[in-house]
Amino acid sequence: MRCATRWTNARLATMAGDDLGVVEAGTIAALDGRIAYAGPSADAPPIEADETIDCGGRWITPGLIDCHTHLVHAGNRAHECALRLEGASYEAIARAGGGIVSTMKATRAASEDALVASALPRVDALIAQGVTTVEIKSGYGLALDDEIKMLRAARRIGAERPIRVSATFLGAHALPPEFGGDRDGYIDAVVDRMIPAVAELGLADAVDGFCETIGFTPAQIARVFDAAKAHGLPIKLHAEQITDQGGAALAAAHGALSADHLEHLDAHGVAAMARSGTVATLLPGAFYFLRDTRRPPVAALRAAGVPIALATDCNPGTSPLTSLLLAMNMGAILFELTVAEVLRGVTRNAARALGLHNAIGTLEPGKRCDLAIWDIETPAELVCQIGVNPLHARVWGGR
Ligand code: DI6
Ligand code: FE
Repeated sequence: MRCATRWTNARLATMAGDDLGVVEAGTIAALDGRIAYAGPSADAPPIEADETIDCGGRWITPGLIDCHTHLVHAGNRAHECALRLEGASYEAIARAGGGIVSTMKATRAASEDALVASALPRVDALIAQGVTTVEIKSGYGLALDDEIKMLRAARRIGAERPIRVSATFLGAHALPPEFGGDRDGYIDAVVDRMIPAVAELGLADAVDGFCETIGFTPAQIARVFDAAKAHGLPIKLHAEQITDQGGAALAAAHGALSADHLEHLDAHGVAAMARSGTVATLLPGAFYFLRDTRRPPVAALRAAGVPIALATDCNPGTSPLTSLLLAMNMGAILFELTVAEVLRGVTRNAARALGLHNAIGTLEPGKRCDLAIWDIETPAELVCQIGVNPLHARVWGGR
């Protein structure tokens, strides 16, 4: 077998099959950016490599995937956090012009260049932790031109950095003030104008919404899903974060890739997700930052065989978090996920939450050669330490 690069003397967590798919004394060979071989060195076919890298016994995992972020946005809301620390309520802050609307105003005022420039440090922080694919949502423009500007900024990040960007249109995130409380009227605009335009421009890989008392009703979200599907776009949903609206069951009935947050998910929602194979994306950063006390029903999800993913939810209001490693630790400590569940949640299951499970997320022949090489003795070190970054090297598309 001829290959461009071969990594030898490595321990592999292939994330294929059950558990971690551990291979001691492993080799990976890459050709044309894809994995040509991943497995025991002893079983490898004769390999003729242009370059061989001795990993010195280090561990290799698939490149990490952050499958839920809002990292393109302008401004920050640290002052709102400070006000809350002094006793102000979220509602009072929102009434005083804070909340999502304050980020909307800052994002509308920013140029596409400025959005890219302010997002790049957040992307670079993820890259430094071995992230090779990131999902980025719109949803702070809330008007066609500003949503397009956000999605263009997301696409540009994928061109300016060695990272794969999956862009999600989240027009149904919040009601912009100019609609004067007319939620159905805004959904008309999302369905009739925004989704067709974004699809036509090829700017979105999926469509998302916020199903919540402060967001949109299941009936409004169903209209968004129908429009997305009519334009050939897969769907996902922010569901059951603050209240139980039956959003996850709705998303599952529409064949959604994922339902995200899920603190208030009930047994009916779990069963619906299990039937449809919808991924449960858990976001412990938002749970932590909001000082939430209600945890997502992890035991029920596990028992039902619902695939679980973990992500940062990087956003200025409820999860100003640009460390996937910290989100992994929080998933374990706050949500009681096992090490294997956490690692699946940022590799294989995160790929599935993006509809990319045939391309990335495991170390298997034919997948893209996106690798994270770690200076660790056991995979548990990736989950059970705080503020430590043991990344030794990162490989994106074989390089
Ligand atoms: N759920 C959240 O937690 C964020 N968006 C969402 O749908 C909040 C975003 C913000 O406050 O800016
Ligand atoms: Fe979110």
